[in-house]
Amino acid sequence: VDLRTSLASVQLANPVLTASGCAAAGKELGQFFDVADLGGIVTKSIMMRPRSGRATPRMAETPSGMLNSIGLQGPGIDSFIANDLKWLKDNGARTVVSIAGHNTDEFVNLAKRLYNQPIDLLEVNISCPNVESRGQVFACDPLAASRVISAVRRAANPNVPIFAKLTPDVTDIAAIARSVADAGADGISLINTLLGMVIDLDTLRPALGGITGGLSGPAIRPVAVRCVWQVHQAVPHLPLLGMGGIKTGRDALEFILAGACAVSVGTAVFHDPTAPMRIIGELRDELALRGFASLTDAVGFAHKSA
Ligand code: RRO
Repeated sequence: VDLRTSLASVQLANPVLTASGCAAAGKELGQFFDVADLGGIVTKSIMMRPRSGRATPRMAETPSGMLNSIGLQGPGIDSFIANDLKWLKDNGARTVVSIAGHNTDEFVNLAKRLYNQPIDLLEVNISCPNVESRGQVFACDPLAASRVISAVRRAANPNVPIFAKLTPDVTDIAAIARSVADAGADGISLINTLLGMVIDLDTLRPALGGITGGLSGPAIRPVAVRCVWQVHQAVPHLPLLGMGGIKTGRDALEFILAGACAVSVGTAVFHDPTAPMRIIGELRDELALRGFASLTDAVGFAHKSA
């Protein structure tokens, strides 16, 4: 089975990437496999300045998924370029850099800072659920979302595609997708975590320091598949990077059939760092079993009338 795929103009050897936030900049996973063998690494959202993030505890596990209220902890763009990006390039990884800002100017400055850097794609994270004010979740509002995306599209290197990362916490994901596509997004990443919370029955208080957090893992997979389906239906030619609770090749195939060109593996790496590599092989087998000669033949297949 030919697993090659593409995200806009970026050609990938296979369709399995890491998900932003779950593998930092790939170095830890590099202990388990060669990061160049993945479709790509999507880095933890980076901001202009170093940040320590929100109060701890900031991870909570439930039987169906994990919650986080990390709050954009990270080294800041300068250290990221000098250390993380250098490591990724030295190790031959296809690199998707996720950026996050408090406002449009910060997104623009990050895009400018990355203009001449060796990156393959920019993921513009307009959907972090753990910013100080939920009002800053740009992806909840079509106008706010399109303002950020059009400004980043103008500021970024024109040879680097930009993907908008959207939140499932909206009533009409297709409307947000159309809006960012019109604003110049070359593709869309679906989905960020779903807002949730856990109460600790010993302390009788919220389990997370940030009170609410983003739910990831198996619980959100059907939500994510639904979002990929709806956006593919609304904007069929827009490349989609699908994610949300993928831990097997079968899970990945669901996203592909719904319309994703590639998938990201996030929460699953916490229990099994080799999950992304295993999923490449499993996906190949699942495609072969169903008679697909290539991955691209399967993209959006579920939309075809029988
Ligand atoms: O850092 C975080 O708290 C975080 C981010 Br930026 C995001 O986009 N999604 C998430 O679940 N956590």
